Amino acid sequence: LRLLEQLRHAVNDGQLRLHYQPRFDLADGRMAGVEALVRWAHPVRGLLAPGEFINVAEESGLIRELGAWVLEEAVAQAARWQDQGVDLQVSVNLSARQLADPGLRDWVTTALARRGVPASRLVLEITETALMSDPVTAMTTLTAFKALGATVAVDDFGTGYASLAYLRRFPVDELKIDRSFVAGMTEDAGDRAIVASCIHLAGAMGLVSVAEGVETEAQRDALIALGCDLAQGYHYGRPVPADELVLPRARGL
Ligand code: G
Ligand code: G
Ligand code: MN
Ligand code: NA
Repeated sequence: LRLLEQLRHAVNDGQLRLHYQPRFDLADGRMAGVEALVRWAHPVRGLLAPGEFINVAEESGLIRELGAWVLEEAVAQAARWQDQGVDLQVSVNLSARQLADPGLRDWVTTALARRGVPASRLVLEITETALMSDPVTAMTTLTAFKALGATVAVDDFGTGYASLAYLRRFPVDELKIDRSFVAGMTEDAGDRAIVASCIHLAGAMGLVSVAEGVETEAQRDALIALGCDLAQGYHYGRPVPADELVLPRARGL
């Protein structure tokens, strides 16, 4: 069977899973949220990472169904944590094609309403390249997300095609500094300068700065010294199923 047909089956047959990677507030050390990352529990090949199937989904249009499942599942999980008194934001990745889908805003609204989750719990991550593939639609959709009260993050910041002029015009709340810069920041002066500039830019524009791919204590300490807001990466934890996450203390306990 072709990969696309298998994937179509997988979406309808419950073979998709969400893993969650924690992110931490660098000021107080608290776990602030999680990023949902899709996996495919392939019956023969085992657990597949998105790199092996997201492109196929994107090119075929199956990303619509796949993305709807991810959104439903992530919001359902946010509702479970909410019921346990655990305060966590949940970030979901959106592709270019999802962003261009006129139905996206209604799915988001419906998923949140059905589970009773406030939009403030949801972060929508979009790469610069996805934003720029259809800037007019992106502007409409982001404006609608903003009106709902959701958070919009620019993913892999610094590696895509968005100009700073666009960054200023789009209603975004968060810059996720690409992990390639974080990886080099403690050895390479150029990478460190880029990370420092991104953090400064975010702060000056009133945006939250998030460092991706933080793997070492030295990187964490350098990010704290630069005033970065949030950090995510193997130093804090790998993406894992919800039941393997070490959760922050519940409210009121
Ligand atoms: O988990 P991993 O490092 O393999 O993720 C690789 C990429 O796949 C990430 O950059 C992420 O943006 C993308 N990705 C992960 N989950 C989703 C998802 O649910 N929807 C979309 N559109 N992309 C995802
Ligand atoms: O593009 P996006 O940022 O959404 O991708 C997240 C991807 O980055 C996930 O596939 C995740 O597995 C991977 N990732 C998360 N933390 C680290 C890290 O500390 N180091 C590396 N190399 N990859 C990471
Ligand atoms: Mn992401
Ligand atoms: Na990223």
